[in-house]
This record gives sequence, C-alpha cells and structure tokens, in this order.
Amino acid sequence: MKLMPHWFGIGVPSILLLIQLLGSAGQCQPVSQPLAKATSAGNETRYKTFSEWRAACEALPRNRALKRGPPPKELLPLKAAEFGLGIERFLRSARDGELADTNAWVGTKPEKSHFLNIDNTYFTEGGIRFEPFTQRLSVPQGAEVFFHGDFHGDIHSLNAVLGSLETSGRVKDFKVVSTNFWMVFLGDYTDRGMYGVEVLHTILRLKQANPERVVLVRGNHEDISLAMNYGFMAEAQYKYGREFNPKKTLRVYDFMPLALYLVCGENAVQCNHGGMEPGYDPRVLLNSPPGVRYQFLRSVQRGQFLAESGELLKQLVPSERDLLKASFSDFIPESPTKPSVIGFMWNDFTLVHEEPQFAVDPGRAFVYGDRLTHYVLEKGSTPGRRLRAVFRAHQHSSLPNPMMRRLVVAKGLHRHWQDNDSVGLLNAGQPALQQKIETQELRSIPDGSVWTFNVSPDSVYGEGCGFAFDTFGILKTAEHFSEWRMTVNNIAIRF
Ligand SMILES: [Mn+2]
Repeated sequence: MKLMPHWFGIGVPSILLLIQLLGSAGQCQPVSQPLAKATSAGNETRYKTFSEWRAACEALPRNRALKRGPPPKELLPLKAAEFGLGIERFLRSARDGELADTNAWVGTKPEKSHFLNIDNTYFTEGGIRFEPFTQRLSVPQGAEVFFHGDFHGDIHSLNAVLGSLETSGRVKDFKVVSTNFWMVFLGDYTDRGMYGVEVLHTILRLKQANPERVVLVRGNHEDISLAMNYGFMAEAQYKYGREFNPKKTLRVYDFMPLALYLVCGENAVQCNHGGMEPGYDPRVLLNSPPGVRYQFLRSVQRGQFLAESGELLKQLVPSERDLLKASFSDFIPESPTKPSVIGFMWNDFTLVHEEPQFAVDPGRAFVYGDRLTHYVLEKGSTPGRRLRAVFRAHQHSSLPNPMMRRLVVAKGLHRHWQDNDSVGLLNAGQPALQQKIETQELRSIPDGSVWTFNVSPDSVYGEGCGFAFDTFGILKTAEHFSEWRMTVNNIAIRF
C-alpha cells in the first residue's frame, strides 16, 4: 500500500504508459469506439450470464500461480469490446441516472459541463474539475447490508462471493433479488492482482443491474496515479493494447463516492475505504430527506475543524496537538492525493487504546486513535441522527504485521480498540490473539467502533500472511443501534 513503484514485469515501463495514456487522452478520441466496434461486427456484444462468466474465469490461473506475471491471453474471458461496453454503459448511467437528478444533491448541484461530462476528465489538459462526493443511503429496520473489503484483482474470490449470494437466494445472475438486501463494496478493486479488468467489469455490471442497491465506494487505488504504478494500467494494456481506452476507464472512478453514510432511523454508520476525514462535515447530508442523497466535497475544511475543536486539543498530548496543528489546513482537492491525501480514501486507525491519537505514516497518510475518532464521529452527529461506527478496508500488508495477524485470527473482520487487546499484545502471535480478540460469527457493534475488512486471499496479502479464505459481512439493522448485528461469512478459496 506504500506509494512505491512496483511492476508486474511484463515489459511496460510506467513512463511509457504515461506517454501513451496522455497521448490517447489528449486526442479526444471518440468515446464510443469500443461500443461501435462491438456492434458493427453484426454480432451484438452480449454480456455473459453469471454462470457463463464464472466458468470462463475459472480457467484463469490464480494470481499466486502467476507469480506477478501475466495470464495467457488465450484464456482471457473478456474481449476488449465487452469490457469497453461495460465501461461505456456505466458512464452513461452515471450521466443519465440518479447522479444527474439535481434533487438528489445537497448543496451544489452537478453541472453538465463538468461532473456529468463523461467525455472529459480532471487529469487531462483542458480538463474538468476534480469533484469528489459523498453519498447517503437510507435503509429500513431489518435491512441486510453486505460489505466487502479490497479485491485487488482477485476475480476468483469475487465470483465465489457472488456464487455464495446466489446460493443464499439474495442475488441471481447479477441481480439483487432479495427485497431487503443492499451491497457495499469498500474500494481497491484493481492493482496488485492480474484480474483488475475482470473485477472492475463484474462490479460495474452489479452496479448497473442494481443502481439503488449497490454502492461502489472509491478506494485509494481508484486513482490514475496509483493505477499507473501498481499494475492496473499495465494489465489492461497487456490484455487489450490499443483497444483499451484509459481515459474512459479511469473516468469511472469519479462516479464512486468517497464515503457512504448508511442511515437507518436515528442511526448512521460511515462506510469508506480508508479512514476519517474531519475536513468534511456530514451533518447536512445526514439530516437531508430520506432516500439517496449526494454532496460534493469541494473544500476540505480541516483548518475549520481545528478552529472548532478547542476541547479536543486540550485532551491531546502536546506533541500530538502540535502535529495536528502543523498538518491541518483548509484546501480544495485537485486529485485524491493533492494537495493532501483525502482521509476517506487514505487514512488508517491504530489497533489498541494506548497508541497515539494522531500520527503520520510517512509516504501514506494519517493514523487516528480511538479518542480522536470518537470525537470526529460525535462532531459529525446531529441530535436526531447519530454517527455510530465506521466500516472500512485498506489497512493491509503482505507481511504478517499486528493488523494482518488480527485480521486472520478474527476471520477477516477486525474491530479496533477491543478492551481485551493492549499494546503488550501488539506483536503477539495468532494463538495468543485467539484467546483475546473477537472471532465469533455474529457480532454486536459498540458505539464508536471501527471495523476493518480483510483483503481477498488470491493476492500478495493472502500469500504473505498465510490465509486462504475470503470474507464478507452482512449487517442487519434494527430500531435500536444496540440490536444491530454483523454476521461474518468466510469462503474457502482453493489454490
Ligand atoms: Mn487501500
């Protein structure tokens, strides 16, 4: 997850990719090129059914077997035209669907010439503004909400999850069929694994088939600067060459919310890839009328947050207070990482109570402790709607560090700051942790809790940390927050 270059070793240096990418983006080529090509053959491109898709993907070698090399081209389950069609359809439904409904926006409305202009991007010359946004979704009491962490190009795990949801009768052929079921994906769909193309195609199909039921949150890898350096661009170029349209594909990320506020009655939970972003005040969004609502994050007001947080500053030790003051000021985001990383996409959390409340992980992001996190959740709450917990992903390593050991022992979903956990246990091995941390299938959700979902196993993370199971959670809402429950589901993945 560090911002360090890493190649797949398939002979495409990233500088060359950069030139190709900007070259093709600058030419403003017709956006529907892959679509036209697909249909002009006289043989209309048709999406595969889920069982056809799963069977086609089954032939692909696992990432672990590829050892970071590319899969054989003859086994690829998706033609360039079919991938392009998925991208184009997603962009058109973003432009013409819910996001285009000005009534669904709190505050500033989206403009046809900027946010809704799917033919331009913020990262090309003469481009449009970078306009990240947040989303609110209301669900009823007794709703079931699915959560999944990073896939990082692991198509086998994604298909196994969808197969499991078909078996339980919640999803059929990419369509959510349970009237009580919503799905939240927590970002980092591509990079690092060789099947980012297939993962992106699959989740975009899910989103398109169920626009009101599926939320694709934006991870830190849903960003051109990471896709260039961590494998996705190289993968797509290897698979499709000149038929791959990087500008269109990367534009997809701009229609993924930075954070989802899932609301049920008087309670809400924050669902995002990374961590807290105190430069965003969610209260207007939380209090907006029921249904799906969106709000732009035009200005990240961390300086404003500090100015209003005198009480918080008094509680911090001087070094943390100084670091917070030195780190926080208001800014207009120009990209996910400029002039500062957006906390929703990038930030992390400590594991135990005794760790610092605020720290900087060099080359990455900010790390929040329990009390600072509780303060931000409290500050973002309103009298009628309380922000109770955070569900997130992101904090993974290919080495068995304290976070990864907890994630493996906790069956893929770890709650930070458990009372039985302590600084003395940070480097404890799995047998010791097994006795101390929560591992049961059904879990209650304490007020102010933060939960990290594990990354899929067919990855450097699964290999390095020795796990072979995928994880998804199903949250069940209730009238009182104390009755909300999370069920942890594991699927064994064969290698
Ligand atoms: Mn991440």
